[in-house]
Amino acid sequence: MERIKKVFQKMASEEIRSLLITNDKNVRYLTGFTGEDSILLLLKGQAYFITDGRYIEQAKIELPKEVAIVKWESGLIQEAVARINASGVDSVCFEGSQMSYQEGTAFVNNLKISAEPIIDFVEEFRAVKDEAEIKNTVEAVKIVDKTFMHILNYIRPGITEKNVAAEMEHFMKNIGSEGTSFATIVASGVRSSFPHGEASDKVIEKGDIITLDFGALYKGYASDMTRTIAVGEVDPKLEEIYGIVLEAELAGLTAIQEGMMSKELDAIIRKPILEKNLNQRFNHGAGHSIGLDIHEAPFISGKSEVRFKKNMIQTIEPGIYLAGLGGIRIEDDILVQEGQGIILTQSPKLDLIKLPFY
Ligand SMILES: [Mn+2]
Repeated sequence: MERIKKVFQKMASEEIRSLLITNDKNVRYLTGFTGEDSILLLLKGQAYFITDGRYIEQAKIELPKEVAIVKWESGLIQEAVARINASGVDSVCFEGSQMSYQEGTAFVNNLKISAEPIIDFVEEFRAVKDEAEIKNTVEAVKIVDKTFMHILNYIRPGITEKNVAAEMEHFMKNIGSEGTSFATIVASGVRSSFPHGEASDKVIEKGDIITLDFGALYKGYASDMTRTIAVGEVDPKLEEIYGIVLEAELAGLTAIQEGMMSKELDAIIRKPILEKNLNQRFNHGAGHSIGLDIHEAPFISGKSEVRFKKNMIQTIEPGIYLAGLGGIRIEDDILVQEGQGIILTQSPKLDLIKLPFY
């Protein structure tokens, strides 16, 4: 209930008397509810959890007792609208980036008062993790570390990228993952130059470089790690860029700390790549936060003036991609601290791992 109380406090300070929360991760964060198709209405100091018949019993077990559990009569959004209309408040805030067109029109057309979109109202609280959230993330990280060591013994020439992804996902589930935090990336050979090459039917061959980017979920919390490995000997150019990417990644992991601005960190990570004139080949963000979502704010960006806070969990993930040859990316998860952060992912990376095939 602490989290809902904090939202009520923020509402009071901004003179908001009613707020409709429709983002399922925000609903989970505030109530502990792990199901779907449910919304949270914060109205004049009371929290109403609105759901359907499938989730009533589950909600009674998972939710704080102060939250009123409501089974909707004529529709999920309609139930919230009816309560808002009857409450006497003169305006309502809603999550502007969440409703479908259909839900949005049902909401606005039936409301008798004005509606105002808000962005990142609850997400702001989610950025800094509490002890339980850190613990869950650490568990999700342990799963990816174990999976990486397992898959090194499984990968061999002749199997497909999909075989590798399936084995990784099966293994992760068997050791406690609720699923994958995103579609597993296994990109081998020239496909490794696609930063987000989802596993395909391509057969893995001797001399391939392979990017493995994958994540587990533990109690709703995501981990996210990338390692690039080689099947036997690879093009020396790829070994060279492995070293540059590693230098960039280590620079980021060493530098990130409480109070640092996102764009400062972005420049530190990009510097070794820029110095080799390969900045055009690093064509994505340098990292992001993880939590109930796989990509959360703050993002590491050359434009962002957001400052990192203690107990944010960030990924750092530079990459260099050479079309027609291959790509390298290395990604770890780090818990931000006042000084040096705590690197959560432990899988080896200091040398390019070459699987021994002769
Ligand atoms: Mn990532």
